[in-house]
Amino acid sequence: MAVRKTSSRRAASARIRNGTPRVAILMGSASDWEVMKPAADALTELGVATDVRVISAHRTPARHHAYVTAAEERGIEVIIAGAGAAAHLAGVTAALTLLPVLGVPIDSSPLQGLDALLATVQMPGGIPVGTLAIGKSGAKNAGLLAAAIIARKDPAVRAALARFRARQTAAVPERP
Ligand code: RP5
Repeated sequence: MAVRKTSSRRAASARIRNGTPRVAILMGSASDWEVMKPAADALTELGVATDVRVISAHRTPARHHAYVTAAEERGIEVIIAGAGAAAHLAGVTAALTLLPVLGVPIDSSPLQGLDALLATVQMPGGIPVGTLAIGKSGAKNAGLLAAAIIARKDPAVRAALARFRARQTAAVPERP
């Protein structure tokens, strides 16, 4: 609990530093935060403010509907949705908005995320969800992909993304 309070305080100060939230990071349960945090960290590092929310399509359907239908008007440009088990959060979110929706399958169930992967990726044609890998890598890449979408029209974010890639490349040793 103390850990969660500290990281939400950190998220709040990152929000103030980076301005109005442009990427919403939704998760079906507070228990998903540890997996989804790399998405928020990646965006914060690139100077993109996030709005992190616990919103479940089945446990808090009214909260979900209200948030997603108002998101674009509030300045959100991309929505990342992470959920485990029968993970319909990203699909239902995509059905309610024209914003791009990136789905992160979370490995929180006895099937270790395979259920969430199939539920998130197997959208019938018509309502797309860009699905990332299961777990923390998927969350990190969802943050980076959201930044790349924003970077198409924002030179500062594009430059931050290019610097991130260069640092990442420079950190790879030539020999083990
Ligand atoms: C899903 O059920 C959530 O996204 C989470 O991954 C999983 C378990 O949730 P809790 O029972 O821990 O709240 O809806």
